[in-house]
Amino acid sequence: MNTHYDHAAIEAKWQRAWEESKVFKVDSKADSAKKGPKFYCLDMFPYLSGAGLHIGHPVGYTGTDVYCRFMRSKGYQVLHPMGFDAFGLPTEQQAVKSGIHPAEITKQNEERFLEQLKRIGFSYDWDRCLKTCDESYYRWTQWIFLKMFNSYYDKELDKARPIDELTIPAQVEAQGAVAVAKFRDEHRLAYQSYAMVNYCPELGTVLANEEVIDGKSERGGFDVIRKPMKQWMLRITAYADRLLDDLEELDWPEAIKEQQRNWINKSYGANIKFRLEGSDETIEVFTTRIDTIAGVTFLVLAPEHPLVDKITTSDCQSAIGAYKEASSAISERDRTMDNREKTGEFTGAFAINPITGDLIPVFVADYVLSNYGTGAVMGVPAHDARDFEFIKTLKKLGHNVQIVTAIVHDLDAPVPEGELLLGYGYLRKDLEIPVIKSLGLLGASTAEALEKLPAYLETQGLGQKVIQYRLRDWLFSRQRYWGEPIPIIHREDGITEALREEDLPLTLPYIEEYQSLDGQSPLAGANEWVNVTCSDGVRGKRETDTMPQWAGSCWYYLRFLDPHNDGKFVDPVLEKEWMNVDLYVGGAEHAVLHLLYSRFWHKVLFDLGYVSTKEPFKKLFNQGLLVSHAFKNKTGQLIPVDLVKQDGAKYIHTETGEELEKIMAKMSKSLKNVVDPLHIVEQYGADTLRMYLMFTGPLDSTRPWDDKAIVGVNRFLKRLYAFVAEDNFGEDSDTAVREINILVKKCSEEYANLRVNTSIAALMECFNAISKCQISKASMQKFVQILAPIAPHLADELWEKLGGEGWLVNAPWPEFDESKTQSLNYEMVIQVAGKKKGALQITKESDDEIMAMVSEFASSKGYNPKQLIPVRDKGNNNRIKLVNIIA
Ligand code: ANZ
Repeated sequence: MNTHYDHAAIEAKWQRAWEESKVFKVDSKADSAKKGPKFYCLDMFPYLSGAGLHIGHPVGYTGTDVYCRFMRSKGYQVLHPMGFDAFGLPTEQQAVKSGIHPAEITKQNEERFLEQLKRIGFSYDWDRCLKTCDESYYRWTQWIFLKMFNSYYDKELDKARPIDELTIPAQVEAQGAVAVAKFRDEHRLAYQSYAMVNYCPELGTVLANEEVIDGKSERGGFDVIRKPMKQWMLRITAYADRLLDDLEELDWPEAIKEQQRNWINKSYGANIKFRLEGSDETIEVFTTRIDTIAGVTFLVLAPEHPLVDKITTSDCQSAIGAYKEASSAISERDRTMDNREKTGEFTGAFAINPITGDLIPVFVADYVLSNYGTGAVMGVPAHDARDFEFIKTLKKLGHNVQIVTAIVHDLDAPVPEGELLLGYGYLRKDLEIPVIKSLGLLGASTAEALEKLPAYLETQGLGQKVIQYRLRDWLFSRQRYWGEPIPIIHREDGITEALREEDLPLTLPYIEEYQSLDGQSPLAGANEWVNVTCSDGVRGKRETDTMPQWAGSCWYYLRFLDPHNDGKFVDPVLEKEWMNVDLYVGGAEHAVLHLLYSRFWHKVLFDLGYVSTKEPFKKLFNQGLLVSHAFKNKTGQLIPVDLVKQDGAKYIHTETGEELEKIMAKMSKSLKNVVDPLHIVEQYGADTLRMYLMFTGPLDSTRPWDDKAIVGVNRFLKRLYAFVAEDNFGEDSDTAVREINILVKKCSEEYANLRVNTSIAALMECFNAISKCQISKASMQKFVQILAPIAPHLADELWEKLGGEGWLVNAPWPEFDESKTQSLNYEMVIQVAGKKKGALQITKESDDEIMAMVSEFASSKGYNPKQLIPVRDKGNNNRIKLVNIIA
């Protein structure tokens, strides 16, 4: 009999069988009538990059696949779809480099991804596969955009409503149609506005803040400058509170929720007006710490603040002008870096502190951002770290600005002077400020002052409490080719017209030059496509910006429910039956952007009545990173593995000769420490890869790549195959009964909690025990069922060999008998001629092993055993409780 484990043949056989029989297909309409609860499990779909599937992808994908196969056996109707994120910059850049059209590149990449995914044996319903760049898909992405364009946010009802229902104020109405149109445009959820943007000349496009790192584009590392441009924006800020509040209901990792909270960053504070000396002008600042107002020694305006030019005195104008110009080249992220030396210039103007009456200088500095709060701050060097840093710079520039302590931590201790004192505390008792005295705030707590001071200033018309969010509206335009066209026409008469829904999709025209020029999308050159005549004969131009890569992934989980529907983006019946996504698994790097954007879109669709749930993803799980050896130089720069040679115990850079440090880093193409999943599949098989990826640690932990462990896992599967192929099955021994019951019990629990690594350990342990004793085919079938979620090809093969009926994945999950799950651990007595002579501790040993241990005991003690007589305990699984040695 052939006991050789031919993984290639087995895997090809079962992948073909699954594909032909469509065993994982979920026919939603028919299935909804079927019994069995529904379970929707979603993977974060991959971007169709030229690099193919990264070894990190199958970590999460195997995790969900194990879970889905388990849930199917538990009787659930499991929806487990897969598709591809396909529009976006990486493919376009590949196209620019290679001269091959992005659509063609996408097709090639898709073939590669499909091959890789199919060869790992995932149980996807492939009939639902979609790509975000398919016309039949992006038609609905455009449709959702139109829904946003045609809606506004009703603050009173706290929801989005159709723009036709927006109340037009009488004075606007009186100004005529153009004014009304403009008023509507200003209220839409998708609107145009001039915004200071991160513009990357090299890439020819605007980038979101998150796509800019240290002043360079995340992709390519090109310089990024700031400039004002007219852009499409999505009004995500209208949803800030709901995005915050609804986080509470989600079963998501706390760290991700916290990142979303920080991203939205809701601050309670006050806007305070400072009058300018000798002028009617006021500067309004936003502060969260008005309790520190007695310590304000200067004001700072952002360089872009509209008052800068107005208030700057003539002798300061040239310095301020140069400063403004210089700061426009610095990205927002750099401007707000804590460790960056602060810069700034004096405007020549002075303002009056509304509480103390002090005269204070006004500066311009770029650590103050124009798009947060009011774009102006009150400088409190004694209590704000940034202000404290800034006055060091001011000193160097020759401005002598004081540090005035306003708050102390201990009212009875001497007041520290000239120091930075962070955090809440008490207002100094010795402040000689009449307003503070009369409000009874001397020695009062921060909390009390935060209440009383804004209330007082409000009576003076100089302030009010406000709530601020760090969250900005979503900059939605990209001056790129490879994205969803925005279905808008700019008419010659100045009206912005949206396409009618029935005219969608607005297809992306085929062009040959996708290098964008001077901030314009490459589409601007597609004259035939751009120039149109509207239904009323007015000429116009199509919008040539496209949507960002994030758009398509905002709603793909909905389309998976009904991917071939031509009439609706999703059938509402199916949406009700399947939503929410029960389990969403992906990398923690998507903590804010994708997960925030899709929550936002979902809420808009909810408000407009197109989906039935407030949130898309009930439970989120982040798979851990795979790390591997990498090398780092003295400055912390990571060096690709192929530029490193080993010299004794040292690692040397082959080009520079410098000594490098060996570290663990995320497996990535740029470090050249990645592994192609298909190489492992070819060498050891998909089941080995799957089991290995699940074995090295809990699903959410960071794990080092370990070649030795792959070999170990493979050896286990080989032994298992050989054991079943030998076909030595009979009656179950007690050990077999016990071990199988323990295995079923343990793994049922572990799988249900996504703990796959411990399930594998249990399988290995169980196999060690049962392979040494007698076991029946029925028990071995149970073992194979427990193995199946992890190593499904081998499991199907063994199931067939063992005479299992029907598809293994549809066989009900095995039951266990609690009374047969007690692990052995007892003292077994040894007698010689009826007298106790010793004892042995028995844990896992089979009967044969126990008898061998007794023989060994006997010979070590010098007995000459003629016969060994085991005595069994009937009430206790018939185990051997005693052995009598007849010497
Ligand atoms: C005075 C003060 C004293 C402040 C103190 C803090 C501590 P969060 O909490 O993140 O909302 N700020 C206001 N607008 C700003 C802008 N456009 N650019 C940069 N910084 C700005 O931060 C609010 C605080 O950040 C505000 O409170 C203001 O400094 C600063 F002991 O005012 B604070």
